[in-house]
Amino acid sequence: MTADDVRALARECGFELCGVAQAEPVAEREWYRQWVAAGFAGEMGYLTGRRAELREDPRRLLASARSIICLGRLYNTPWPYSTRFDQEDRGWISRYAWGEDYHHEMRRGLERLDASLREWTGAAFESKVCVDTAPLVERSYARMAGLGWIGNNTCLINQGSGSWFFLGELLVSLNIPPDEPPPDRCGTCTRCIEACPTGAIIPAPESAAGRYTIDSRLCISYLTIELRGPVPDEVRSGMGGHVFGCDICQDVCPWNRRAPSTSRAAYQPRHHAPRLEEMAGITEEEFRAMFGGTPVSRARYSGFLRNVAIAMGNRGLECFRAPLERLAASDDPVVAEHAQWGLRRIRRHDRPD
Ligand code: B12
Ligand code: SF4
Ligand code: SF4
Repeated sequence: MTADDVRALARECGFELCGVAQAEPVAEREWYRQWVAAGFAGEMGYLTGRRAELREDPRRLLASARSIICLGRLYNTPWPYSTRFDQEDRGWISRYAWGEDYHHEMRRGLERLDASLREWTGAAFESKVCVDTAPLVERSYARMAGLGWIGNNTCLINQGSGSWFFLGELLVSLNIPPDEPPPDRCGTCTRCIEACPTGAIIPAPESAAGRYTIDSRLCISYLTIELRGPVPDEVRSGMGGHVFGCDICQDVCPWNRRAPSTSRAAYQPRHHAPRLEEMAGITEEEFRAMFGGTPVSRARYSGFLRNVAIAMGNRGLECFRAPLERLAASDDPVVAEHAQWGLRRIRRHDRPD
C-alpha cells in the first residue's frame, strides 16, 4: 500500500488533505517540553505532566504503530473574515466554531477510513483514531506527512488550501512509505505577528523548532475558550469583540486569501456574530439550545457570559450599559466582576478627551 492509495481512500471518506508520516518521535519534541516549562500552556493541564510525556512518542498511544495517516478536513465557508467585520453591536465567534463540533464529525470520517483500509488491504492490523484531544503534536506529524508547513502564526498552512482545516490522525500498525514535509512558505511575511492584538505571537528561542511561538496566556483563543475563571485585567482590552476563539492571525494570512470553502452540511454557519445585548440576556437553557453540539459549548455558560461582558466593555457602546448592569448583579462572581469592568469601560468612553 502506498500513500497515494491511502489518499484515494481518504478522499472517498471526505478528507481533502491526507499524507503519511512515520510513527516515531518528532525531532522537535524537546521544544515542546521547553514550551510547557516556560509557562506558555497557561492552565491547560492536559498539555502538561503525564500527557506531555505521552506526546513524546506516538507508540505510547499504540505500541504497534508504524505509520501515522494524517488527515485534514476543510471547514471554511464563504463568510466574512473578522478583520472585515464592523458591526459594533455584535460579538465574534471564530470560524471553526460556526458549525457542528468537529471532534465527532472527524472521528466518524476516520472510522470510515479505518474500515476502508481494512477492506482494501484485506489484512488484520491495529489502529487508533486521534482527533485533537489525543496527546499527539498533530501539526508536527501533519507537517511531516506533507500536509503543510507550520507558519509564523503556528498554524499548519497548505499551499493550495490555506489553514482553515481540522487535523485528525489514524495510527496504524501498517508500514506505509512516508511523504515528505513541504518547504516553509512564510518567507519574509510577518502580517500575523503585526495583526495579533494581544502580542501573543512571540519570537521563539533559538532552541525552538520555529521562529515564532504562541504564549497561550496572551492568546484570545485560550482566554475565551480554555481559561476558566477571571481573565487577567491587563489582557482584556486587547480582546475586542471576540466571544469565542480568534481568527485574526489566519484572516490576515495571504495564504487564506483564496482559501477554498466546504459545502459540508455540518460546517455551515449556525451563529457567527451574535448580538451582544441578546447574548447578555440568555438563560443557561437558551445557551444550550443555541450552542449545544457546537464547539462554543466548551466555554460553558459562565465563561461565555464573561466573554460577552468583556466584549461589551471593549465596544463601549452606551446601549450596553443596561445589560451590563444586569450582568453585574449576577450570582456568578466572575460574570459580575467582568460586567463591572465593562461598565467602567463605558464610563471611560463617556469622558471627553
Ligand atoms: C493547545 C492547543 C491550542 C492552544 C495553544 C496554541 C498553540 N499554538 O500551541 C490555544 C488554545 C491557544 C489554541 C488556539 C487555536 N487552535 Co488549537 N490546539 C491545541 C492543541 C490541543 C495542542 C497544540 C500544542 O500541543 N501546542 C503546543 C505547541 C508547542 O505545539 P505546536 O504549536 O503544535 O508546536 C509543535 C510543532 O508544531 C512544532 N513546531 C512549531 N513550530 C514549528 C516550526 C517548524 C519550522 C517546525 C519544523 C516545527 C514546528 O514544534 C512543536 C513541538 O513539537 C492542538 C491539537 C493537538 N493535539 O495538537 C489544537 C490545534 C493546533 N488547534 C487548532 C485550531 C483550529 C486552533 C485555533 C485556530 C482555534 C481558534 N480559531 O480560536 C487557534 C489558533 C491559534 C494559533 N495561532 O495557534 C487546530 C489547528 C489546525 C491547523 N490548520 O493548524 C489543531 C491542530 C486542532 C485540530 N485537531 O484541528 N490551540
Ligand atoms: S488567535 Fe488571535 S490572539 Fe491568538 S495568536 Fe492568533 S491573532 Fe493572536
Ligand atoms: S501571515 Fe505571513 S507570516 Fe503569518 S503565517 Fe501567514 S504567511 Fe506566515
